[in-house]
Amino acid sequence: MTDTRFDPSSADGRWQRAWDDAGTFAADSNSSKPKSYILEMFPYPSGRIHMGHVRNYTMGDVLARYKKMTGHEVLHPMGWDAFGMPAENAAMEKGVHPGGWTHQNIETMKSQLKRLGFALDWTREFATCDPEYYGHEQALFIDLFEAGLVYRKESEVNWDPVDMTVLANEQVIDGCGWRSGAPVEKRKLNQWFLKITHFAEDLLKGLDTLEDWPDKVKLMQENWIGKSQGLEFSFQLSNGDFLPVYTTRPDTIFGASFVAVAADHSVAQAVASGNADAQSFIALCKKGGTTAAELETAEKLGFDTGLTAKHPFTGADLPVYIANFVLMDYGTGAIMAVPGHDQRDFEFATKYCLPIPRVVASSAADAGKPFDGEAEPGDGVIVNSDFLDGMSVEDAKAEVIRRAEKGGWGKGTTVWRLRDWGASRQRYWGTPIPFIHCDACGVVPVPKDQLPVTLPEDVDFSTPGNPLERHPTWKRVACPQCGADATRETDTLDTFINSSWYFLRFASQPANKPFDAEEVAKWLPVDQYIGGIEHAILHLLYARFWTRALQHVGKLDFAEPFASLFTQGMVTHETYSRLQDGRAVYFTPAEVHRTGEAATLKSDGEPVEIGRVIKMSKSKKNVVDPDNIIANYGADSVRWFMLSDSPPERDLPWSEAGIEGCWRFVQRLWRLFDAYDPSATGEDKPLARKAHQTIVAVAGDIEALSFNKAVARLYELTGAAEKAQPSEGRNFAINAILHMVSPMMPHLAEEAWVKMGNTTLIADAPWPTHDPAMLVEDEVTIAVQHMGKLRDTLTAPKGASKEDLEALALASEKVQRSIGGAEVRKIIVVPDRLVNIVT
Ligand code: ANZ
Ligand code: ZN
Repeated sequence: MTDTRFDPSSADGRWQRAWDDAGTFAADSNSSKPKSYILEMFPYPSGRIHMGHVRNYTMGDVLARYKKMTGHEVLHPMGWDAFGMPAENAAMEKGVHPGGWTHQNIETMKSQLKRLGFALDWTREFATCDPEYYGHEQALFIDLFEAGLVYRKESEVNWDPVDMTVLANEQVIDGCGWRSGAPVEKRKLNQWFLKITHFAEDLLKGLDTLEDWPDKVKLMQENWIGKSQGLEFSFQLSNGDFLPVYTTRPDTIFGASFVAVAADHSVAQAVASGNADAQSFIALCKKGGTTAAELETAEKLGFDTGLTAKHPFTGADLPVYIANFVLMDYGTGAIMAVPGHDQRDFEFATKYCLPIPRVVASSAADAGKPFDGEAEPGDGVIVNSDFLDGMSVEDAKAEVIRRAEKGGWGKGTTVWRLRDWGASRQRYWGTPIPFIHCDACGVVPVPKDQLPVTLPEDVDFSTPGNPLERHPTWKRVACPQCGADATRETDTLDTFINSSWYFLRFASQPANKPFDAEEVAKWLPVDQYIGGIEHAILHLLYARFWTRALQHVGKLDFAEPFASLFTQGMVTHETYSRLQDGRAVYFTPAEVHRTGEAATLKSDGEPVEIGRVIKMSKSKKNVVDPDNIIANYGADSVRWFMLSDSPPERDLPWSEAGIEGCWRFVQRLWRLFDAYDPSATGEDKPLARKAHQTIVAVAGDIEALSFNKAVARLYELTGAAEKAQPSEGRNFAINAILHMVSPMMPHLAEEAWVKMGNTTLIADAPWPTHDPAMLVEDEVTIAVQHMGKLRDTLTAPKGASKEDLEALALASEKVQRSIGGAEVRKIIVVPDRLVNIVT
């Protein structure tokens, strides 16, 4: 009697326990096998896993299991990026402790991940909020401080008035806090900085070595680092002062029609003292956003200072403005404005009726051509520019730099967009910065034998701001150097630091130090890193920086942590909504009944509007809970769905029909495996051949992370095996399918494997071997010609003799009709390809 159904509700848990008990996925650093480190970006324990996690971890899992099957010692760890604001917000909203909230979430999410049967080495699990982990992080931070890569600086920061914290520039989106959405203000504070700019050139050059990174990610990093080469030179102002400006287009210097300074610039400040209008203009500028992107789109505003600047070549007096689109912390905070060839300057000049000269044109004949409503920033030939006329942009740049340097009024320079990393956060739920402030000794690192500096448990979240600052005793300590009363630093570290080295700690976890360099070197760099494109810049750049910083202090001897990077697409779903009181109210797919073109709400049967297919998100409620799907269909169907249909870098639209299709396929496979008949005889060479070919092709697909292609091939081979009669060839195909689907549907595979009489785990089995001879087709198509004209095509055994092919060709009815009784004078044979009969 055979089971005709695979029952995941009983099988899934059983196999998950079997792998756990056997320690199947524990990584052995001392193994002599080639090592493979497969890593997916570790999750933030927000509460529950979502489909994006499922997709990300399924991809990594298939690769990890495949690597194990192909003889690698695999490290595939999991942990928790556990510090951060949501825990603190939960503490404020719900009155729970951030630690308790976080650990509760970890427990929930871990059990969800377990239910998906991921091949993870749970023995290496940690959360970044574990004192052990952040204590080691504090030690590393002190190392970097001692090497001069960490420093303190009074600086203007983005202040989020709702979350009461400083935000990194990257956390300011359209002038508002990334979490609170409140308009960001400016404040001056003493902050901790990491000297990422020290590695700017190296971080840029390193991108060239990352062959297995997506080009788009490398380009985003390149733009973020933002190396630009140009000229810094000074204008002499009408008040006798010198004003240094920075330009990347010295070739356009004859097109400068005004000069502009940032609102914070000393020239602006000087003008403002005693000028109320200037003061209020500066105040207005400070209200606006500060990112380059915002300034690009904001309305250009200016204030005429009444000063003029002398053009270094023409001697013309150019008006000097305070302008809202000039950034204080880029270049020199002042510019020569060339409205003809810079869009921001163009908008400004248009608004304030300033001249817009053309100094670059597509040809010399176009020197007088008017502008078509916008600046022309592109390439061309220099015009209306005295000694530069007729030169290319590149030559003119070099010529102006040469003259400026020779005349001593300017010099060629490199400017970076990258800023040092402001790492201080005025929050509780983060790594305490391990320093002590002493009136006599200054800023003193906590001695390493006193680490970790742990967070106090008894904290009060009833008032906004930093609970560490308000804690009655925590910050009061003796100075480690002189013993006098001193104060602990109450800032904590940006959580991006937690995720900048966790991949090292996964590889090596000694108790007495952050990691062991030798053990790390056995695994790192990570062979395959997989995560979302949203981390293309910050996380990946910070991790690359942190690795270099550790190399710099002699703790590591490599610079790039991730050899190969893959960014997966999102899981998407259509939205369901109704307009209520002029506002869209959303419903989850579970609340909706979907038929044909329409959708109704289950609760009242009334229609809801079907919206676009977009990324699953809580705010639009277009989410499908992995738990429900696992409960209904089992882990393998969900895993299979995540791999099917869409290429992994593209978005994957979730569909009920899709998951049902996967469920049906799981059952088809179950029946096919059940049909395995060890007593069957006979070859079925075509099916066997197809199986051999599929083994090779699917291996290639998985190596290339083209999971959808592997899935398509497995569907095809399964279809062929289902149609075939029992035979040895079919048995080979069934066995090959079982092994090939095992990384994707591990529970089904284990269950079928024991049912076939095996006592081992298929998770430990090797990838099926193929016979190279079987990859080659053994029949060929022969073209038969009469007098050079194609008359027939025939199949013949590969390598058939000349005589056999002649006979075969002459036996063709079509050929005989063509010859029509004429005398055959000659037969030309090209083996395996062609026979030409000459009459
Ligand atoms: C004259 C000019 C002519 C410029 C032209 C551009 C085009 P990137 O390439 O992004 O580095 N700039 C310099 N300092 C600035 C500041 N503090 N705030 C705002 N803008 C500033 O940008 C460099 C260009 O941005 C510089 O070259 C300068 O404008 C402007 F056809 O100078 B340019
Ligand atoms: Zn002291």
